[in-house]
Amino acid sequence: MKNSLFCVAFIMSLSGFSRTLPISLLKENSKPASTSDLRLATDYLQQFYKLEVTMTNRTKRSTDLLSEKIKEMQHFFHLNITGTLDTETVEVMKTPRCGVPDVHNYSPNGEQPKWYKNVLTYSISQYTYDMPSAVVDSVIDSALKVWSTASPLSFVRTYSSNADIIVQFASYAHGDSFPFDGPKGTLAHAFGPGNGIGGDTHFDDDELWTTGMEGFNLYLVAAHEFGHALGLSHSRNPSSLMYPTYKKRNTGGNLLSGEDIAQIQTLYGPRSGLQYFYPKYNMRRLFFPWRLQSIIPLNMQDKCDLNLSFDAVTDIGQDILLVKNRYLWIRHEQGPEIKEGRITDFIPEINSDIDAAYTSGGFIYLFKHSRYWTVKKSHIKGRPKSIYMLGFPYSVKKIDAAVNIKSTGNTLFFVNKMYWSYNETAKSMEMFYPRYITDDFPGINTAIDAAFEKNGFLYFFIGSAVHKYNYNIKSIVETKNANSWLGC
Ligand SMILES: *[C@@H]1O[C@H](CO)[C@@H](O)[C@H](O)[C@H]1NC(C)=O
Ligand SMILES: *[C@@H]1O[C@H](CO)[C@@H](O)[C@H](O)[C@H]1NC(C)=O
Ligand SMILES: *[C@@H]1O[C@H](CO)[C@@H](O)[C@H](O)[C@H]1NC(C)=O
Ligand SMILES: *[C@@H]1O[C@H](CO)[C@@H](O)[C@H](O)[C@H]1NC(C)=O
Ligand SMILES: [Ca+2]
Ligand SMILES: [Zn+2]
Ligand SMILES: [Zn+2]
Repeated sequence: MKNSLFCVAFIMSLSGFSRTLPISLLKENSKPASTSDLRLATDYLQQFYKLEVTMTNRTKRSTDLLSEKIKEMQHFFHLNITGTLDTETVEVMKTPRCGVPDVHNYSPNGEQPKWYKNVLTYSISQYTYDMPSAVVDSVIDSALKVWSTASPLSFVRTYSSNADIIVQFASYAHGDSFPFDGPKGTLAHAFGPGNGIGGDTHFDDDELWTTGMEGFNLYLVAAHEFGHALGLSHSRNPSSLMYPTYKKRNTGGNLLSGEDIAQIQTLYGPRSGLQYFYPKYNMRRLFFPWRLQSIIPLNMQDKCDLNLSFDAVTDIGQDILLVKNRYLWIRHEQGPEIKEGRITDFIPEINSDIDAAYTSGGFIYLFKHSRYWTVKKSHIKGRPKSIYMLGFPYSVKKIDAAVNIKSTGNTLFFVNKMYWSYNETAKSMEMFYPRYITDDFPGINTAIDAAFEKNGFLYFFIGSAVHKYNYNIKSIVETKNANSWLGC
């Protein structure tokens, strides 16, 4: 739902308040509530409990309304329900907090707003001077990870003004009709899922933002706000991240309560397995440093960029490995889970991009210029070898793509408009090669970027497209965006 931060923003005149105090708002000890407490309470209840009274009209009805709203707020915070501005109530009202109301904003169709995709983009449009921007980047990333570890959601940074979640630090009025209020009071707010401003998350730059215990801890506040950006509302449980007031707490452990997890999973379902964790290829050791420090993978790509092309793709058993520059993704046959990271995080010895890849006999072969590596269980076997040992002429300087055909056991190597066929058993190039790609694969008329085989079909990646090829009928049977293999 769009603009779901607040439903009401009534502007009220409070000028008449000091003269006649409504009897029901006296404190329990009969001292009248001070003018400043009343003003605080009225502001607070308007902002967070949808109080809608006109104060030019000090009727019994309007004071009853105010008292009802005080009770509602006291109920939310597990206070004694007195309907008066007692000390505990005023204390809670003075506590710095999130700017999103505590009462639900139901959408017109009664549905809780959510994102209808699992990969969300975010950008940081305006920084604070309280900390270096690299620190803000890292804190924001970590705060989003709080939610991606508990849900199938993942977050990709972009520098685009079209990001789903735009993060901004701002003071007072900042263009969304919910101005901030200077130091303390409201710390931040976020808009629920939706187009435009939906998902956007704003921090009051009149607060002191820190990574420690002084001022306000940006990680804690951001993690809370991102909960709203994903569609969660406030919790009455003080141990939940979605509790509305700010509490200093340890940032080392898991921030989410069981209730927070249940809330996010109600909207998006559970997370299947662990991201960045790939035991099947013996990558556990390599992944622990990552998971412990929760460091963002460097050079992370926007995998849903429509123009994304791949350098190399290969099938590994039921999984598919896709490579672009120094970055790779591993897509599982079952489930939506996709692992990703720098190549070197999976295979430490490889610190470059690669041209082509194929899998045969339990080994993955990765090609870079005129050399190739043999990889088993995320480790290089031996030294890189020369492609000329495979039988290529010296005129070939690099391989565009490679794919092992399971039915014959032969591996096809694509180089510009030609391709070779290599007999893995005989360990030699077949005779009568190279041949023109287009002669044997009609419909494929240009050089290709990457190829793999799955379920008897060949998949040719050319630029941002992938062609599904049936080589029995020698024809393209389907064309999609290359990154459709990444769930985009
Ligand atoms: C006071 O408010 C009531 C409704 O809440 C309205 O009917 C009445 O006209 C108002 N009186 C004045 C003097 O504004
Ligand atoms: C609620 O009222 C009881 C009895 O008056 C008092 O002891 C207690 O401190 C109050 N609690 C809160 C949270 O106001
Ligand atoms: C894709 O590439 C084309 C041409 O290179 C460019 O005009 C377009 O803006 C790109 N689109 C995206 C989403 O990057
Ligand atoms: C590969 O070479 C082996 C041994 O020379 C031969 O038996 C086999 O038929 C060849 N495979 C293909 C697909 O030609
Ligand atoms: Ca503030
Ligand atoms: Zn909040
Ligand atoms: Zn705002």
